[in-house]
Amino acid sequence: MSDSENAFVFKITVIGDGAVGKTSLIKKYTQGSFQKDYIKTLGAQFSKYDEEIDGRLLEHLVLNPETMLSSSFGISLAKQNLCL
Ligand SMILES: Nc1nc2c(ncn2[C@@H]2O[C@H](COP(=O)(O)OP(=O)(O)OP(=O)(O)O)[C@@H](O)[C@H]2O)c(=O)[nH]1
Ligand SMILES: [Mg+2]
Repeated sequence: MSDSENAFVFKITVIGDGAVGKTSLIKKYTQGSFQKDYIKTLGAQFSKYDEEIDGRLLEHLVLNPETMLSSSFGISLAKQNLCL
């Protein structure tokens, strides 16, 4: 079995109101670190995080669109994050 056949690929979009912690959540998950300073995400941020479980590769491709763009999904998030 080749590597690509053995892999699971998850495409994740994180949306939510501004300054609720979307970027922080992604950074903690993908890099294990936390940044106290607030820097608004402009445009979109893409991250990739790989993990191996039981010999299987799990690839996480994470899209973090700017808040203004994510609000175009038309979902009221009541100051919470939502991972799709
Ligand atoms: N105390 C605390 N602060 C947090 C937590 N998560 C994020 N923050 C802080 O909240 C602020 C905003 O975090 P971001 O992750 O930049 O928020 P965001 O949702 O990506 O914001 P936008 O890019 O503007 O949409 C930052 O100053 C973070 O340090 C948390 O779990 N606890
Ligand atoms: Mg952000």
